[in-house]
Amino acid sequence: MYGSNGVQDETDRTEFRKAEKKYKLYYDNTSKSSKKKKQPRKVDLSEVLDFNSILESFNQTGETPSGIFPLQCDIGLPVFCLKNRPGFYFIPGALSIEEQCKWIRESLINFPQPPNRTNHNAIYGPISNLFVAAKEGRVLVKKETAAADENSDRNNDMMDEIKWEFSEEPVTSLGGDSNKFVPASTILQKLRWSTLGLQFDWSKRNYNVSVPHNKIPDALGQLAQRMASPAMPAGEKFQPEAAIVNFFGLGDTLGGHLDDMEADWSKPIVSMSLGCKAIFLLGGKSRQDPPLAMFLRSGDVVLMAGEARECFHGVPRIFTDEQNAEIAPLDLQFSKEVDHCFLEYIRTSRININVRQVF
Ligand SMILES: O=C(O)CCC(=O)C(=O)O
Repeated sequence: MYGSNGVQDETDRTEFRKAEKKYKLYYDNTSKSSKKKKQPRKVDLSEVLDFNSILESFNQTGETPSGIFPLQCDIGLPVFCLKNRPGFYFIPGALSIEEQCKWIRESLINFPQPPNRTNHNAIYGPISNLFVAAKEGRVLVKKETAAADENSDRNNDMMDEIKWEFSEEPVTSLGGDSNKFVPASTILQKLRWSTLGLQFDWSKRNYNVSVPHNKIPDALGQLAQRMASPAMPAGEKFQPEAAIVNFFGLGDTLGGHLDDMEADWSKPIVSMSLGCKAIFLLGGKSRQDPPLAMFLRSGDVVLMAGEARECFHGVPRIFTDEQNAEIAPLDLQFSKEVDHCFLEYIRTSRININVRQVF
């Protein structure tokens, strides 16, 4: 998905690309001498589907806008489907505030822990306790022995040699060579993904079952199983085998892609949103099909199964400003002193956990 499945010479001419450009964060041009803060360019959001409003009016009137219909199912939550995108399910506000906080904590503390892999493995090797190290002001220090064989395994993305380690103590001034020291806070800011369960090899675009891995944590597996049920073939139970945790900061996007590496597309991908509000684009089977744009808020869950697995999708925008991020309930829930570090992170970030059945 981050790799090479996009058409190489794709240009702005596809409808998907046009929509990505429409919603992406751009700043208004300001002259260099201007002392004013850069302002995000205004974007017309009138065509973005808002399942919060759809749910609200459905609760009041029992009606839904044309093209959207409620699904009768027994998970005890409202589920909406789209007439022209069979296999796509939207469960607004599926996760309670307590659940959202729990999964934010897990995503930052436990999910990036080895043997789970992150985007940092290729450069730094496995890194333990990143979030705590960032909180404590530590730095990552290059191990002397790593220098000699620096180039030996660069091409093997799945090798797990320890090349860098955290300093024992917090470091206030780095002084020396920035090629040998990197603040943990910088590494945390640049955390983009972590993989749980069966590990995905981005370079080969497949699951590498020989790479050491832990099973998907039970609580996450059970949650995914419950959420997946509206999209499961009758009598079958979703088997959570792998998950990708995506971390988005200001200006980050996830380009249009297909999730097509799992063997059985009849099983849904269960995708949960945490933190700042985002725009999700759901296209068709061709990048030329005009995508539908919809808001994803903290606590929303989306399922993609069957035909929807063949639809291009992506995230062109997250909103980190107070008015649009819509994270006030998280703000309140994380208001205790001990949770300040989570609040600080999530105020300007979004986390997506998507759980998959691979076989
Ligand atoms: O961040 C999201 O909501 C979508 C993530 C996604 O499409 C993916 O990881 O394949």
